[in-house]
Amino acid sequence: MKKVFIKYNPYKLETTISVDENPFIQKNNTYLQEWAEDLPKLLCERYSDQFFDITFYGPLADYADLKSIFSEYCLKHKTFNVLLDRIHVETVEDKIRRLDEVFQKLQDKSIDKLYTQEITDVFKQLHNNEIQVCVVAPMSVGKSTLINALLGDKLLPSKQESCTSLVTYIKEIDSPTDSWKVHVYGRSYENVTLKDMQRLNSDNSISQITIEGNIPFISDCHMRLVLIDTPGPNNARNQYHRERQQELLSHLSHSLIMYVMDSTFGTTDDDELLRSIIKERSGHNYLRDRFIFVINKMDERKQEDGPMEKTLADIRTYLKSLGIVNPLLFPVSALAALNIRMVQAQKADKELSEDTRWMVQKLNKRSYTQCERLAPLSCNSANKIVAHLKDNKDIYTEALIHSGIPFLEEALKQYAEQYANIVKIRTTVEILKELFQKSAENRAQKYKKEDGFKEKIMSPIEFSKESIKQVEDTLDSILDI
Ligand SMILES: Nc1nc2c(ncn2[C@@H]2O[C@H](COP(=O)(O)OP(=O)(O)OP(=O)(O)O)[C@@H](O)[C@H]2O)c(=O)[nH]1
Ligand SMILES: [Mg+2]
Repeated sequence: MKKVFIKYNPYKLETTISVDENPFIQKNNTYLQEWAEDLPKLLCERYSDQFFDITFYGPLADYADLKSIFSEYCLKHKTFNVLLDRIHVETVEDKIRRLDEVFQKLQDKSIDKLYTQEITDVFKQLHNNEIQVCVVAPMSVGKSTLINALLGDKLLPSKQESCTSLVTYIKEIDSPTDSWKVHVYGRSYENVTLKDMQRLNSDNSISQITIEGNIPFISDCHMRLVLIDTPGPNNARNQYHRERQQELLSHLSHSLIMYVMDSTFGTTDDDELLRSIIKERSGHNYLRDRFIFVINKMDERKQEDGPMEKTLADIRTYLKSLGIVNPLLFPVSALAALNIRMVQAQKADKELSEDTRWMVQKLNKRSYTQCERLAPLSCNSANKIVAHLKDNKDIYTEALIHSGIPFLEEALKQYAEQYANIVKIRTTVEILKELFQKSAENRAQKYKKEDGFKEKIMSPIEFSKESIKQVEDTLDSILDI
C-alpha cells in the first residue's frame, strides 16, 4: 500500500501530490477536475501498486469529485483499492467572512478616501449571487447567435452585417413561463419578441437594456447567470455609446469573458480587442481563468481546412503569445444549435425547418465539423451529456451534440456551481491589493509634494502604511488553504 498526500488550492490553482512522502506531481494553473480523471491510472503505472491510502487536503467539493473519480475507477478495475480521507480546510463561506472583516477594518478611514467607493463596489460584487458572463468578439462572429442558442430562442437580433448596437444584459430568473421581460430606462415590457428587440436595437437613444427570463440550461443552479451581449467594436453607434461600451469593458472585473472567434482569428480586429481586454486585467494573475474561448461557425469547415485539432492548436499558440496559457477552447456551431432548438420547440417556420434539416444532415455526415470530441470537459461530464441527450435518438439531437453547444453549457454550469465563488474571492483579493498599491503611491506622492509639512503628516502616513501592510497580509492568507 502506498500513502498518497494531495494538497489542492483552487484559489492559487496549485496542486501538490506526494507518495510515501516523495514528490510525485506538481501542477499549477489548472483546476483539479481538468486532469484528475487520469490520476488513478498515473498512480498505478508509476508505482506498480493497486492499493492507495489517500489523504486529501483541500475543499469539500473537490474532494467529492476526487471520490467519484476513484469510485468509478474501482468499478472498472476490480483489483484496484483505495482509502480516501480529507483534512478540513477553510470553506468559501469562511473566506467571505474574513473578507468582510477586512471591509469592516477599512471603514476606520485609515485607508485613502479616494478608493472608498471602489472598495465598496468590490464588496457589493462579492456578495451578489449573480455571475456575469460577458460575450465579446469582433463584429459578426456570432455573439448574438451564440446567446440565442443558449437561450434556445431567437430573441437577439442578428444578421450578416454589423448588427448589435446596444449592450443587453440577459438575467436568469425563476419564471414559470418561457416569456421574456425587458427593462429600458425605468420602464418594463412583458412578452418581448425578436421584433421588439429589433426595434430597441435600432433606437438611437438607447444604449443599454436588461432582459429577464428563464435561461433553460442553468435554471436549476443557485447562482444567477447574467449573459451580456455587446456590440462588436467599431459598431457602437456613436461616441456616447462607444464610451459606455469602453466603460463596460473596464468594469468587468468580476465577470467571465466569453470571447468568440471564428476561423479568421488573429486578424487586426481580434488582436486589438483581445489585447485591450487583457490590458484591463494586466497585473492580475490567473488570466487564463477569466476567459472561455468559443470558436464558432465550425459547420462552415471544409475537409481541406484540415483537422479541427490543428486549428485549435494554432489558436492556443496565438493566445499564448498574448499571455494566455492553456486556455479553455470550445469549438461550436451556434447557428445550427439555435435552429435545431427552434425546430424542437416547434417555433420554426417552413423555410427555417428546411434549412435546419439540411444543416442537421451536414453535421451528422461530416465528421470534420463535429465539435464534441474536442470540448475541454472531463470524460465523465461529456459522457453524461451524450447519454442524456441520446435518450431521444433522433437526427436533430445527434446534430445538437455535434454542434458542441451542450458541452459549452455544461462548462458554464460547472463554472457557476463550482468555480465562480473561488474566482470572486480571488478577484476581490487581487483588486483590493491593487487599490492599496495605488493608495500607497498616492500617499507617497502627496508626501513628496508637501515637503514643508513632513513633520506634521509623518505619523498618519506611517500609521496608514502599517495598516495597509496588515490588510495585505490578511488578504494573502485568504488565498491560502
Ligand atoms: N454558418 C454559421 N453562421 C453563423 C453561426 N453563428 C452565427 N452565424 C451567422 O453570422 C452572422 C453574424 O451573426 P451575429 O450573431 O449577428 O454576430 P454578432 O457577433 O452578434 O455581430 P455584431 O452584433 O454585429 O457584432 C449572422 O448571419 C449569423 O447567422 C454559425 O455557427 N455558423
Ligand atoms: Mg450581435
